Amino acid sequence: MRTFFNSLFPPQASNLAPKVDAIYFALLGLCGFVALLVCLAILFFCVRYRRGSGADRTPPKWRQRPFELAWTITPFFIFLGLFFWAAEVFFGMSRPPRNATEIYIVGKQWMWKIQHPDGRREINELHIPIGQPVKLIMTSEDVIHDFFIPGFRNKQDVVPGRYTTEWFTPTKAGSYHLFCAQYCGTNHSRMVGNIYVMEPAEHAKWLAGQPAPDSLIAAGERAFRNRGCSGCHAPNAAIRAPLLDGIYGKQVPLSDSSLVTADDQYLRNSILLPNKQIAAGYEPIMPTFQGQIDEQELNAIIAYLKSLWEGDVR
Ligand code: HEC
Ligand SMILES: [Cu+2]
Repeated sequence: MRTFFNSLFPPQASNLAPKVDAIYFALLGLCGFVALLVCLAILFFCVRYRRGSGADRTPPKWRQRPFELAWTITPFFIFLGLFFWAAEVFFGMSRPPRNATEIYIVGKQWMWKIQHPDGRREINELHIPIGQPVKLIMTSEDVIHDFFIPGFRNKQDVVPGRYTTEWFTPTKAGSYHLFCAQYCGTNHSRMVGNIYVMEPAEHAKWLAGQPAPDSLIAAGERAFRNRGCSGCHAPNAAIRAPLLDGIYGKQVPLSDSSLVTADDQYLRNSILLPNKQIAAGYEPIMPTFQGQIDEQELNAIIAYLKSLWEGDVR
């Protein structure tokens, strides 16, 4: 029985899994209970009021309004309760903790390209230590994909042209299936992989066995020079362009006198679609890098821009 259940149901391997399962089973139980009640009532009435039975069919004399109010209001509050319960879990799932490790994911027909903050790359595999929260920052090179780890109970579309995130804290060591959960073409069903959750010591050993990586920030800094960004954005540049130190998370005034938060999406648009949002007080002379910089290089540049604090010397 236990193995049968396990084969139907993925393991609970993240902090989110027990919460999602609790809602799932509560809904299942509630719906099952109501369905059972209705079925029993049908059976009972079928027999009691069958043709030819001598059951009393005169309208009841007791007042029906309180009865109807009760069966309307009770489910209303039950459903409202379910709503707030699920909303609470959902909000938790969409707010990664600040200390989460940021891992970049690029989906592509038909593989997952994964990059750690220290620059290590993996394909269709992700090795992470147990107990450390992980935030995935995801985008796609082509069509819509979806990063789904059943054992962690979270699932998020991966959309070209923008960043989506999901987070989790792995709580159980082991290997867990990764699926693409959005039909994305011929080999969609092969767009799968494994998440390896390891004990910290084991993870450290695994890390030591990997080739020394070039950190994402260092790669971003190099790209920032090689692509000529620093030619305009450095403090001593001849061209007037905004300094990018400490830009991440700031409120940036735009030329249409609106304010926008400089998040991943804003930085991405600034690089690929520079004329979409112009920083206030500057000429729209930045060239677009659309089609020249691929998603992974873009991730590196954004990681680099995020690493710059106010007053950094470049
Ligand atoms: C020809 C000079 C030039 C080059 C090259 C250039 N930029 Fe810019 N950039 C600008 C100017 C001018 C602005 C302000 C006007 C605007 O928002 O388009 C700007 C705006 C930005 C912004 C938004 C800043 C803000 O305060 O809102 C970001 C981010 C940015 N650039 C990043 C880059 C990156 C990364 C590269 C290299 C891949 C790059 N730029 C290359 C001139 C340049
Ligand atoms: Cu896919």
